[in-house]
Amino acid sequence: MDQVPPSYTHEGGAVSNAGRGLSYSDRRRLIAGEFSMPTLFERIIVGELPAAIVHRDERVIAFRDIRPLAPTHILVVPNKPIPTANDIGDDDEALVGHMMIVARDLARKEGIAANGYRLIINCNAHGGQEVYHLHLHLIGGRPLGPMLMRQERTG
Ligand code: DGP
Repeated sequence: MDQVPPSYTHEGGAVSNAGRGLSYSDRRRLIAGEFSMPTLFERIIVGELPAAIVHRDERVIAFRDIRPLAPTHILVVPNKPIPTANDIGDDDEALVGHMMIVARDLARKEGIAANGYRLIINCNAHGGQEVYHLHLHLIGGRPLGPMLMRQERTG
């Protein structure tokens, strides 16, 4: 079987179609998580992919979400590729705190601090995580409604 379906791996970040151009054995290794492809966000960090960057320092980058859910929708991303919230280490405490500080300052700059906004980190499948490189969503500029839509209980 030489077909590698588009997929997302925990280890490798978003690897949709990322196996293209790799040898058969390297694609098997990619799927097995033996080595990882750079995530989309790593490629933005190194300047390989374009993004509307609104902040950058030695620890984080922040850029506008490509599919904004509100007038302000910014992603605050550590330069260090931590895949998910589960992978935050004890020694990342200052880094994660810095992500919050950057989000706070960006909210002020965007003029949404007084009315309010939402900060979200999605984790893994149930959290709806799409890109496996830790990121903090800063969303605001309109009333955002309840945090989660209530659903009918199905069981
Ligand atoms: P999450 O579901 O928490 O993993 O959110 C990932 C977000 O990343 C989603 O809102 C869309 C955004 N996104 C995906 N690909 C790109 C990209 O190439 N550029 C930018 N700026 N945002 C992206």
